[in-house]
Amino acid sequence: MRRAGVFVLLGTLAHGSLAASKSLPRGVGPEFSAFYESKATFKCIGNPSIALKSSQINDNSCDCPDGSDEPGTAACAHLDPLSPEQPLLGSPTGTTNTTRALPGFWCANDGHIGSYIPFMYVDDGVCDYELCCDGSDESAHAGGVVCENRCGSIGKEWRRLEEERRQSVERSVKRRQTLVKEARELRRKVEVKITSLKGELESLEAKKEELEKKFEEVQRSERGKVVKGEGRGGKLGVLAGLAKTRVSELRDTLDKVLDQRDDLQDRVEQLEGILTKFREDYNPNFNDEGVKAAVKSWEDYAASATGDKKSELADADIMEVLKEDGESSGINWAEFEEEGASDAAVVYHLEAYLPGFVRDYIHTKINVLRVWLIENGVLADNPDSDGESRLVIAAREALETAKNDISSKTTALEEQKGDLQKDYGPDDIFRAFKGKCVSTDVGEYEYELCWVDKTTQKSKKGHGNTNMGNFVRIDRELADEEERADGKGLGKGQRIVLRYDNGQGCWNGPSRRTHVWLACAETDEVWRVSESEKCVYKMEVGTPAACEAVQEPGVRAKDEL
Ligand code: MAN
Repeated sequence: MRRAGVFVLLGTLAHGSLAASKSLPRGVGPEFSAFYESKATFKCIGNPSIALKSSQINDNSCDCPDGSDEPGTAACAHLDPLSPEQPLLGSPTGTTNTTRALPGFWCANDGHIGSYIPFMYVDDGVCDYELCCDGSDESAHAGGVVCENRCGSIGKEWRRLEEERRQSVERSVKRRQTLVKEARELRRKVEVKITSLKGELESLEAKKEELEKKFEEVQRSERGKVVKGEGRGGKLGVLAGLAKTRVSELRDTLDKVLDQRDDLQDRVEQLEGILTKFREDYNPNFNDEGVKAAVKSWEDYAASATGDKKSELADADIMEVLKEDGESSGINWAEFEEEGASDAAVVYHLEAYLPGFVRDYIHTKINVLRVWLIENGVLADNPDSDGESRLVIAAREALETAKNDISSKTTALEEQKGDLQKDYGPDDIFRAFKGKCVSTDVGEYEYELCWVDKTTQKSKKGHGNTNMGNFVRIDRELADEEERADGKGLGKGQRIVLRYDNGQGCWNGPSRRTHVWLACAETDEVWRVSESEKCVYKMEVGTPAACEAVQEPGVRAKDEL
């Protein structure tokens, strides 16, 4: 039995319906029957000027230049444009370089599918059941070989396989339809995301504008509170520190003076006691002028000292002044010493000691004046963020947050828009393959295809992974391969080819790249991986995504001959 060759042409109509009429000469296919119907003469198909007797048909002698007089023998098998040229009498070109009129020997194959087989297979002593299941290619002349008709069983098995294939194709097409739906839904989601991002951006822009205005307003009003500072704390901070020290020194001194006063008061009281006793105990009859004058002076002193008491400071008042400064007494210095307190804040705190109506009036007037001075370059603004009030900081942060939000949302929007523009193949189908991978083991590697992402060569010996290319585009290329019995092959025709470039650099060579050829199959499967050229890989992959225009099973076009 011979394997199916490229010269085989399967019938174009359903099996049985094209069976050649019994009156036709052996080997004539149905589409050429009209040329052989006349009983009297036969005109060569390609050269009608050459008329032969009907007995010359299939007489094993090649009389027509196009071989049409020998449809059922191998006599004209040598006529082939592919054969080396040989001188040939009667040939229009004078050589074998001629075109044959008939595609081959017609096997009617009743019960299966009629087909043409190459003339050289006719009567060669081999039953070519794969091509000619009815055995009509052997007429028992060559070596007495008789080929039985096996079309019944072969046809039945063929139809079973074809039915299986048809059902598989049907499932593949349905699977593809599901994938197309998934892809459509994913596209819709991207569109929805774009719409919502656009909306979010619009309101964020409006918010940004509002926050910009607010920030400017706050900056403007807060400027009034900003006093040109000299680092942390500023001049007023320093002044407050000095004042606190000075007040503390004065308080200490007052305390000491108070102690001295008390001492002196004690001594005065002792002296007054002595003099009082002296005045009471002295003898006035003892006419001593010096003693009398001293007593008189003491009596004047005692009378005047009582009147001065009014101007004396109350001890309670002094004690109040001597109390330590704190939250509830004296000055609360802590308020002026706050970490990071600016001059503006100090001024603000000082204002708090003024009566309400005066404070507001002064505050407004001073603010307006300060802003005017700053804006006219008379007073320096404080460029140091340390000098910013919490209000300005908060307004700035809110504005920056809005700006950052806008920036990240704009990036996301651009990404989504770019994704929508990307080529995901026919019907956008590979959109449904995002994030999916398939792999196969070949030798020491596992080869992985992550669809619209990358291809990877994974060492099974623990040598790590190698990037074989990143997805770049979708192309189409013509495949020209024999059909495989298991159907896991590219076959013939236009195929989708996914390109993956710029993978890991090849030692002493360019970056690795992969061409992923796709053919229709029920499930995603990497069939084969080859490295035709160093670091240039070819993956043959079956997938329902490639089941675009599926051919009717068992039918082949004439130009495939
Ligand atoms: C590794 C593999 C091979 C490749 C060589 C190139 O062994 O990635 O596929 O051919 O490197 O040096």
